[in-house]
Amino acid sequence: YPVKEIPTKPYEGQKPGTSGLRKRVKVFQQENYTENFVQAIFDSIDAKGSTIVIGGDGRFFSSEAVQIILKIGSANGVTKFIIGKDGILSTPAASNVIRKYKATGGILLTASHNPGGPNNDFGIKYNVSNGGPAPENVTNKMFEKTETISSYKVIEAPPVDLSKVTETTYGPSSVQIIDSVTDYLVLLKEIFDFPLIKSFLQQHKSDFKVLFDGLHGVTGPYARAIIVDTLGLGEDSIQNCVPLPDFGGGHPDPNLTYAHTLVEAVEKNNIQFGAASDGDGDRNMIYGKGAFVTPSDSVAIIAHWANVIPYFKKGGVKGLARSMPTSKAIDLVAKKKGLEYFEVPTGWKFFGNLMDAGRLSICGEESFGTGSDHIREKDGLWAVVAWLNILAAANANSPNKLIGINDLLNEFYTIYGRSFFSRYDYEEVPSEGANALVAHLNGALNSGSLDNTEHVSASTTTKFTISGLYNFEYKDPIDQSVSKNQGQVITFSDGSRVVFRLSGTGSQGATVRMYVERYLAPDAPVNELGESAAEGLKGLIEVALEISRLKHFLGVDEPTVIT
Ligand code: VG1
Ligand code: CO
Repeated sequence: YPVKEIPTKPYEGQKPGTSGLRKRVKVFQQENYTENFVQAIFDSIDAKGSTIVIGGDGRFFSSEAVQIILKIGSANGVTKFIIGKDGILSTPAASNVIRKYKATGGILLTASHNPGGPNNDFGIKYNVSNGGPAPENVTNKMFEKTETISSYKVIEAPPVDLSKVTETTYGPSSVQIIDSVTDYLVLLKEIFDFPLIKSFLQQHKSDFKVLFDGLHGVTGPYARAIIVDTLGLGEDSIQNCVPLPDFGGGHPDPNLTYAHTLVEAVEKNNIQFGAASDGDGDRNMIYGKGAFVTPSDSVAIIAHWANVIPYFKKGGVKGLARSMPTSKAIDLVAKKKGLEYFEVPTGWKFFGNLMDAGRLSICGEESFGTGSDHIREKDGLWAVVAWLNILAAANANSPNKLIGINDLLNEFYTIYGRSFFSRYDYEEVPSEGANALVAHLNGALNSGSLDNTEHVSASTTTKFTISGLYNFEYKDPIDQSVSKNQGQVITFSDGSRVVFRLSGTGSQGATVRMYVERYLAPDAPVNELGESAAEGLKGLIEVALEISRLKHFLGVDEPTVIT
């Protein structure tokens, strides 16, 4: 099989965002578009003699992309490919496979929670040898390569049949097709107390029902292996667990807006513990009857209860972390437990260095991402099983009263207080408007015009005084690399906070995110601590919209998503 050199021309805009390159499928289908980016990946790593993992969420265009990677990778000197059967590996499973088989890296074919199908999104992401998303110095290098590319290399061997777990070859490279689920299941069984969870769930089949919704994303087979095959629950404990290339036409994002199939079933069938994951399996939502766990609380509660999880009981908890817009609930746990804690920019890639240095065990993002140093990606099913493990342990000490999600939330608020949190997304708005909003806030930042100003909410009459306005910047404590302009933060004298950020995962136009957080101390009136987030944040949201003049700049009245 000779190596052929195919001439090509650069495409504009092949810049990986928060988590890889995400574009419409039609964009990837343009002549040489995918080939250029794949060649740029191999130009940015040590491809000669490498072992490369390939897998993804199985969305439309995945099979074509796998064969393109084989052609180009083999021509660039990849010695071995490890591929999930049918090209399927959830993002956390891929991270685990990269680590377990000591691969050079992995190419993940996913656009996560973005819709799939011929008219929707596809994505390509490169993960490095620690199993985590490539850091910015690597993704910048890829982008530079895409700007100057003039040819790519291929070997034209017959396509590999991905449907059987087997060992084969592609030209000079060896190929191992692995079962998509096995290694991941082994990993989770090492982490959690499955016997405890199983006996709890078996005892409470009628008063503690479980429902997992795969939203037709990649987690279906993983959830079946865990919930049905391992924990022994019935078929009715999983739904939408057949992965589909277009996710059944849905938007596979586990939040109250897009995971409505879960929300409806939980309410209708009186499900005490519901959960959902996104297209590629790294996000999670925990939602029981009348009980919604905001992700910022979820990670803090897991950290608070870490000692009931065998993995942490054995290895200890080294440190905690959150992305900047995520509420500070987890900081409070760290302070109480005397642990080191970190605030990093949005995107899981920023947690990896801290984990590799042994300074971070549990971390999360407000965007329904929760995880630990067992791998280097956030992990949806890990979070689901963590919650089950915690509930099983809490109930083991409560023989007379069944403890549910709300009991854990309320107990947490009485110990630490409550951080009300919500995010407003304005999706696919005109870029000019988004940029004008950013410029407006930067103007106030530079002139100091908003400093110490007082703002009164018209409906709640609460007063908020601005105590600071800054652009978030992060210096990685391990490699000292600096990431600038990671979001604009407005702080208030009562400890409240509003953050504005532009999304880096969209595929069209701009998406503006507004994050609001307000803290109530544990000694606040019980009825206030128990308010819904919408009630607790009403005044602050009004003030945030007024200060930013967001509606004026974006030309829209309502957000597309509220979390
Ligand atoms: C969003 C989230 C971020 C998350 C990222 C990838 O990024 O805000 O917290 O890490 O998606 O998640 P952005 O730049 O659009 O705000 V996933 O499940 O899409 O890989
Ligand atoms: Co995802």
